[in-house]
Amino acid sequence: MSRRFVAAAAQLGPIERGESRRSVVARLLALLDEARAADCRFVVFPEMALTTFFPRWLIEDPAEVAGYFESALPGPETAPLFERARRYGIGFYLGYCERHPERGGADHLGYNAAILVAPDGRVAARYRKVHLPGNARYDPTLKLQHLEPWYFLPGDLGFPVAEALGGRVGLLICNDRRWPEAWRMLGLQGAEMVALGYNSPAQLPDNPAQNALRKLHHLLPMQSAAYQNGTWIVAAAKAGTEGGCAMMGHSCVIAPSGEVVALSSGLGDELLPYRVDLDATAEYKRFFDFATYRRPECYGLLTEPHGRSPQRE
Ligand code: ING
Repeated sequence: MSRRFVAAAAQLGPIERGESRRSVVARLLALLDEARAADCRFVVFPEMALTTFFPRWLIEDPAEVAGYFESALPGPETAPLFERARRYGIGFYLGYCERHPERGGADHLGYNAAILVAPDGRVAARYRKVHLPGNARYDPTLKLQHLEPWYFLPGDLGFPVAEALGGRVGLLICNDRRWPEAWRMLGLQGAEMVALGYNSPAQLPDNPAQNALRKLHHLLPMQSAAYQNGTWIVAAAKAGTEGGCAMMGHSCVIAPSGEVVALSSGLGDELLPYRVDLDATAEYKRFFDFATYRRPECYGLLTEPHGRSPQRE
């Protein structure tokens, strides 16, 4: 399989709380049609691409919370996406909420997850988000809640890298992109492309001094990670004003040089295609030749639980 192909971030505009799965899947199919017209072989959809980003609310109705989780993927409502992608020969990354088979109630119902499907329809990898940001309890002092540790169990599948698209493809989800350990775990497995979806507030009402830095703190860690691990990155936003909260766009493709080679400008449903060459990773992988230059004997602290955390002091 050729290692040159068109990959695209498929950014989504807001998904409101009442929008049906059927309506969301229709939007994903429209982006897939656009991807076919742009000759794409791989499309990256956002984190929680099937639902609104519900962890911004404490929802006590277990039926509503359960409605945000998939018991099976593909399932009856999502099957058309899998079928059409296979027919087009397009692989994809899709973020979704994965229901744990034995959990009930409103909390810890499952995982913030992503699936990687190869162009032939094979499920190449599954991932469950490791770095869950925010609080495990409603905090009345905050203007903006972020309750992922209340709704989700921490990911327990490690950091998968799959053979797909003629190379090695890794998966991360949103907040993972801010943690160098996550990227290194993929880099150590030879990842040449990393797919990532995100839901990131464009403004932080509880810390407005950060507002001017939001784009920098989105791109900076990914540009470093691409360069330090010699990998392409395709990152897709859920953007625009969703549930009254302004979410950032800036979906992007980042080259192994660390350069942002494609960047979305809008905040709605938008396909961002870019022609990649997986062989462009080689010169960076040679420079950062892990086997020759890394010194794991000096890195023990990285795997000791935990480094100093200001919250614990
Ligand atoms: N979103 C956020 C992110 O890392 C977050 C987490 C929480 C950001 C609070 C800012 C404030 O972009 C997800 N979905 O991980």
